[in-house]
Amino acid sequence: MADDFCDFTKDTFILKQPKKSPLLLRMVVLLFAMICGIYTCSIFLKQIGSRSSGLLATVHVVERPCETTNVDPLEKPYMHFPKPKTFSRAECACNPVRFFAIFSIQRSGSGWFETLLNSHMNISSNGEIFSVKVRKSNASTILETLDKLYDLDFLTSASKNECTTAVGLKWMLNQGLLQHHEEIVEYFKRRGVSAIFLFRRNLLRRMVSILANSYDQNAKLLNGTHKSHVHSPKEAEILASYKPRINTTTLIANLKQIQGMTANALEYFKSTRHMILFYEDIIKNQTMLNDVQDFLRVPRMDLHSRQVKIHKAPLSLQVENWSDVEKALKGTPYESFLHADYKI
Ligand SMILES: *[C@@H]1O[C@H](CO)[C@@H](O)[C@H](O)[C@H]1NC(C)=O
Ligand SMILES: *[C@@H]1O[C@H](CO)[C@@H](O)[C@H](O)[C@H]1NC(C)=O
Ligand SMILES: *[C@@H]1O[C@H](CO)[C@@H](O)[C@H](O)[C@H]1NC(C)=O
Ligand SMILES: *[C@@H]1O[C@H](CO)[C@@H](O)[C@H](O)[C@H]1NC(C)=O
Ligand SMILES: *[C@@H]1O[C@H](CO)[C@@H](O)[C@H](O)[C@H]1NC(C)=O
Ligand SMILES: CC(=O)N[C@H]1CO[C@H](CO)[C@@H](O)[C@@H]1O
Repeated sequence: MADDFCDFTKDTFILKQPKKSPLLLRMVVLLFAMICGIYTCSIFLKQIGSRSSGLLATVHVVERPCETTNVDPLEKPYMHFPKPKTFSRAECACNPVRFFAIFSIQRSGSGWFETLLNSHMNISSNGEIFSVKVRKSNASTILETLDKLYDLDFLTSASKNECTTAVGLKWMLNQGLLQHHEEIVEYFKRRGVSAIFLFRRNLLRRMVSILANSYDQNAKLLNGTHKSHVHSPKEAEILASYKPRINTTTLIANLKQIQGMTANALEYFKSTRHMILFYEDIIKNQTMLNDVQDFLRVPRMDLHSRQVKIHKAPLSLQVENWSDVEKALKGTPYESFLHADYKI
């Protein structure tokens, strides 16, 4: 259009030339030429402008909320598209991320369970981040730490890459979790965090593990180093050779206390999205790990851990004063712990 207009004025100019134009006419023509030039220029600049705003438009496409129109509405609260400050999610920016927390108590197999999860390329479980005192000092430090974790800005050795699609932590009930349960439940609902409860069915077995582990903290049976988890059958055998003596005076109160803690946790968090697992069930049937992967909405993979189970023998052979323990539990609600054992 601009070119046509200019050609037209040029033509008029040429047509008029033979008439020996006076100075005024020359000035008018010059002015025309200038206006024409400026007009052409402005059109040119406008085109450049629209091209660069085209570039801006593509940047906007990336920052637009990711597509969730075909998603089950029930799923939406649990799908997140974090924008970490510390790195770019790049090509996976629109892969939804799930937030989770593994709730457990010490010596319940959660260390093993977490290594299994972390063997999945899309899962990042960041360990017991609330074992650090300052992070669990009050509800606000807890929620701040969770924000950082779920924004993918909490960097640990378990942090993965831009294609991590399930991010979480391992959280012991006594690490501020029960104490600040109201704020944490509210947070889980607000931010769409799912809980995975992992407990042991046989709390007597757990007690053996607790006592043996705390004994080893001083005894350091493995060539002078204390290990809570081992990677070879030989190391497992050495650690299992210690048979703890169970204090039968405090035994019942102890079991009751642990049961109370787990029951409270289940009650407090029952309104959040959650699943309940028992260590013994996974040991016996590892296809249950598929249920966990489905729960986290990650593609199913074979999960593996290098950890080797320490106490494999029947319970009666792993307790120094077994006959006392039998006597103490007979006729109590905990009697089943004596018998409901498993073989590896
Ligand atoms: C899982 O991770 C792989 C490798 O990083 C990636 O190609 C894939 O898209 C991720 N899967 C999901 C569901 O995001
Ligand atoms: C929470 O704890 C942190 C760190 O110990 C402290 O700085 C902060 O003042 C505490 N906040 C509240 C509300 O108590
Ligand atoms: C202890 O150390 C010795 C000598 O270095 C080594 O042969 C042995 O395998 C170690 N045992 C364990 C359980 O690590
Ligand atoms: C069992 O624990 C109680 C309370 O802590 C303690 O008084 C008692 O001495 C313990 N008994 C044994 C045999 O260690
Ligand atoms: C093992 O677990 C899977 C998944 O939870 C379940 O479908 C299956 O019935 C279980 N098998 C046995 C033998 O319990
Ligand atoms: C308190 C205590 O140690 N009681 C018994 C534990 O079990 C051994 C062997 O079964 C007994 O010798 C102890 O007296």
